[in-house]
Amino acid sequence: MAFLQQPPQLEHPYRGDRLLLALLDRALPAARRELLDVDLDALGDYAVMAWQRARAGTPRKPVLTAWDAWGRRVDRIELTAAWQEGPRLTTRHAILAAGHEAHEHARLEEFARVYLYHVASEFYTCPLAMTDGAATALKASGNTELIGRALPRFLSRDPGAFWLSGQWMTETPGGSDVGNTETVARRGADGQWRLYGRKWFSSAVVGEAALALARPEGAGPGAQALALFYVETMDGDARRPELTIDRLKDKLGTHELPTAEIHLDGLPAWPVGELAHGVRQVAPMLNTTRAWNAVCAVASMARAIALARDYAARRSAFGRPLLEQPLHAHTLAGMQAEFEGAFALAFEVAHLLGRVEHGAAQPHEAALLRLLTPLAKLWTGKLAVAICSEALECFGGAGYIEDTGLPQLLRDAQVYPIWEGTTNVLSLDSLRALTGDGLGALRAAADGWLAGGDAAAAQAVRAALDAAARRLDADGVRRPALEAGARGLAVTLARC
Ligand code: MFK
Ligand code: FAD
Repeated sequence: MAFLQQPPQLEHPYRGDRLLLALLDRALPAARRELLDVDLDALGDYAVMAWQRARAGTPRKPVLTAWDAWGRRVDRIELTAAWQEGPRLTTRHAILAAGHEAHEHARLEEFARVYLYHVASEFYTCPLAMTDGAATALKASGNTELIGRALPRFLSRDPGAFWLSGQWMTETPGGSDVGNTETVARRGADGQWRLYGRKWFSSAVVGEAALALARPEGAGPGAQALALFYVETMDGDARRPELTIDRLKDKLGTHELPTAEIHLDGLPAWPVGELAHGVRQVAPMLNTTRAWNAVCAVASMARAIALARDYAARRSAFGRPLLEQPLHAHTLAGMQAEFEGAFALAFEVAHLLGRVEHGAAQPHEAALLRLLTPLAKLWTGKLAVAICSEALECFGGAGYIEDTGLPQLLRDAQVYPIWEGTTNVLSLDSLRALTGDGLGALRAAADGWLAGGDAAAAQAVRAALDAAARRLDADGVRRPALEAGARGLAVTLARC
């Protein structure tokens, strides 16, 4: 019998994750820690089952049926099994509800769940992130009518009542620069606002609601004149006729996620707040989904490294397992070290978010959160691509073969740096946060983190912060130079 290679096995992502276990043991009061165990254990079980199920079957993509046999417009989307299981898992394990409980650990407990669920969910976490972001933005708006209508759905623990929300921002003339938005909001004689236009990327097209940017009719150009609207997409069991799905995007990765181009032709809409400054109003949503992006990028890294590490014990070359080849072991150790830094940064954001939202934060921590959110998103996004690429190489040729399930990791990771603000856009956003009180907040936090720790590391971090301060001072009047260096500065601070 010819040699047969043993494939990689996935260790239980919760019970086997030393980093996550240590974080939760350290950060949570014992009673809360214990309560969390059941959900995390179950989500880890689900991840193992989903990995095995995907190896046994053929990969699938969602399918759009625009018309029925008799010519009726139906825009029906057939989803993968993991997507069909999404509402049940989300509500049973309170993935979104946990993040909105009234205590300072709520976000950490939510993001621990997200971290374990993400890869197995087949990017069902994308609309979950947007739903969480919509709940957060509606709360920040203080619009009691919309809060009362939507939040019991978005945060429901009942799969029958649960709704997903989309985030309709990007249009053909611009995704980074949403000031180019062409969608118009018109108010009819009946007082009802309605949206007319085209949204170019809609990732939760199966969702029941969305927050959308649109320009009220007669308002001026630019981003400041945009308003933020809440919409619902369904009329009972049928999609509203004022919303049509033009097509599903044919994407590099995230194949199971139905991302659509849509047309709005009079879809009823409700203003979230004042009829201008929609970007300011949607910012809490952006910051929430960016935190999700960071945690999900870290989850992809964890999966890639776990499989590469397992394989290194099963695959031999030159007379011993790869794990015993010093250079291969060193390669894995380097990946692990980068991953641990990214994990710490992403979960620091999760922890801070809960503290700030529940009034438990120290004075500098709100500014710190504002700065660390874009830094965490941009750095973990880039690192996920690099680590997934390196992990594929750890499998040699097998890493390039579709039905090992490995290429999907790399294809999917490439989305993290693009959506929710590209690396450059977030570098500029972090510049905005730094030139506020971000740098001072980072200094205050670094003093706390580094107290009593490794002196050389402390010196390196302080030197980087001093260099950042000099750069901001020296280049303050030369905006082009400051912007050109923004990515370098952001990456340095994120790695620090
Ligand atoms: C599985 C993983 C989970 C993740 C799921 C993700 C699903 C993916 C779905 C998407 O991709 S949705 C589309 C996401 N789109 C973006 O992220 C847009 C990227 N572009 C930017 O972020 C631009 O910087 C921005 C649109 C914000 C620029 O617009 P403007 O109008 O030129 O912004 P400006 O003037 O800088 O800011 C307007 C106001 O918003 C200012 O406040 P004031 O009006 O009070 O002065 C800003 O301070 C505020 N603002 C902007 N960004 C903010 C913010 N405030 C807080 N946090 C922020 N991040
Ligand atoms: P552009 O804005 O045209 O950017 C092109 C390049 O220019 C980028 O490299 C960018 O970094 C760079 N750039 C732009 N401005 C600057 C600047 N000032 N300085 C330096 N560099 C700059 N959007 C939604 O609204 N809802 C969704 O549900 C959604 N889902 C998505 C799902 C997927 C799978 C993908 C890939 C995208 C999705 N998007 C969604 C869209 C996404 O948010 C945008 O593609 C993204 O924000 C970038 O916008 P753009 O494509 O218009 O690129």
